Amino acid sequence: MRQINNFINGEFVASGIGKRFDKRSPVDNQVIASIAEAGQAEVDQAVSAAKHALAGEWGQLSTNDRVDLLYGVADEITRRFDDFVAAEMADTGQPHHVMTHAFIPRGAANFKVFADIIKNVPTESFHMDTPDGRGALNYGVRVPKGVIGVVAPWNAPFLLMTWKVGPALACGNTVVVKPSEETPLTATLLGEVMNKVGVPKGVYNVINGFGPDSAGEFLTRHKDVDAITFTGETRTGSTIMKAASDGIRDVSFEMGGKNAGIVFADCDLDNAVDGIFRSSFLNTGQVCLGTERVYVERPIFDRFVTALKEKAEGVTFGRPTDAGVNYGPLISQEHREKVLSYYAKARADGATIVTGGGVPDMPADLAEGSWVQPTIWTDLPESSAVIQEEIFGPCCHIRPFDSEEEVIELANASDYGLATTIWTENLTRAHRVAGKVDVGITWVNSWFLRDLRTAFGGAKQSGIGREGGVHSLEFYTEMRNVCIKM
Ligand code: NAD
Ligand code: 6OD
Repeated sequence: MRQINNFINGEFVASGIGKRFDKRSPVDNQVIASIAEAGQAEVDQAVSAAKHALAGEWGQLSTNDRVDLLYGVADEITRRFDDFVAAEMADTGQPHHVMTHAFIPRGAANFKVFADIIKNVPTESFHMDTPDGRGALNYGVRVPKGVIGVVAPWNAPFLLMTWKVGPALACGNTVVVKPSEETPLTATLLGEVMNKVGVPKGVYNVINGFGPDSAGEFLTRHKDVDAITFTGETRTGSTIMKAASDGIRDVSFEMGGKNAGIVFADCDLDNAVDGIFRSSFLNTGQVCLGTERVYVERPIFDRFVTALKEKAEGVTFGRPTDAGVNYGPLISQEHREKVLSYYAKARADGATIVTGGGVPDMPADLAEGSWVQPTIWTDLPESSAVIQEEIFGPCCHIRPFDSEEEVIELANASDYGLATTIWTENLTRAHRVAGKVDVGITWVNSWFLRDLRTAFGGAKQSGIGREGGVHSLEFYTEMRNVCIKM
């Protein structure tokens, strides 16, 4: 069985507190790895290594040399593509094509894009009049923020972790990463890549463990962590924000969503059904940007529901590498309990179950995996917890609407404000509605189409701050102003 250790100051180290925990496969619940849990001492060592690296070789590198190293990291990820794909499939159980077409290539892109951005984005400068007529020149200088604590979730582990580590390193910071306890493998593999490429020791560190009273809490409370970037549940964000208030450390939070899909009768129906199918069921619904509330204009409601049902019933369950498999398990038994509790709530609240609603029959070798059926409901009241709370599973509720005003009100009736996807062939309407939905990201006739130069983040309880493009530089650097009197 694989032994996974923490990665501190360029070395793989076992747990100082002598604790290990098991990583189980979501596919069949077999133990696939034993993970060393970091205690306070390892977290201290990792943060100290990161702090020293800032003052050492890494801190002295020119931007060009740093950028070259990050290009090297991206190239090495690509060279070891199959290892990353295998590790992420083992951790998440998600299909091979999801890894090869989306999640692992994004890991390499996250390093390349931010290396380009730091090289090419200018800082500001202002000429200023002064009473003596000689004037003054102001210019901005970006400096790294310091040691960045990166707390990552399990749903797209490599994409989401590198989405933070790429810009943090491009800006000259050092990082201590706390991957989710459910998905430690690709963060660990990235340690090997850093060493191979020659990234100085201490620049990239990984500590494994849980949240409360474990590595997550030790990291976020650490006084030498200068800023915290977190992706995960809103409730966890609230806890981390309290920890960050000690020492007034900056935070960037990407959190939960209860996203609306809005389908107008003038849409291209086939495209809309394909798009909502992906947004509700990709990664077994475990995507923060996913659509759990679908609103469809009444004239096409029945046709839409029938078509989506047909697609949901056509998924092929199985091991990630089996031919034709396009649908994986949930991440864990615990998460399955949570999702199934919402399936039960939907029944109790009077939902019509269009399809799914339970656990599929699986062959004996997969019977212990965290499988659930893709599920579609109609006829729930908007007040139901199923409509109000993030489930993070392969499910959606579909409701008809009769006017643009009505659907905007429905879409906005949520504590969350992460993303929306709008389907219409009327672009005037698309612009109008996009302007009125209170979210960080709106897609029109598409979903999860990512240009990494754009602002990414959530409104309301879905997040604080924006990352992506120059917005990442805002978080990962301090901007200093130098004012020179002429
Ligand atoms: P989670 O909040 O349970 O865990 C995320 C990370 O936080 C894990 O590494 C965990 O160990 C750590 N953690 C937990 N408690 C902590 C504490 N008290 N102190 C410090 N660290 C702590 O989230 P999850 O279940 O791993 O991920 C799913 C959630 O993430 C969903 O809500 C989803 O919407 C959200 N998410 C949001 C985005 C986005 O971009 N907005 C992207 C992906 C996932
Ligand atoms: O694409 C990204 O940069 C990003 N942060 C995606 C988030 C996916 C959530 O599950």
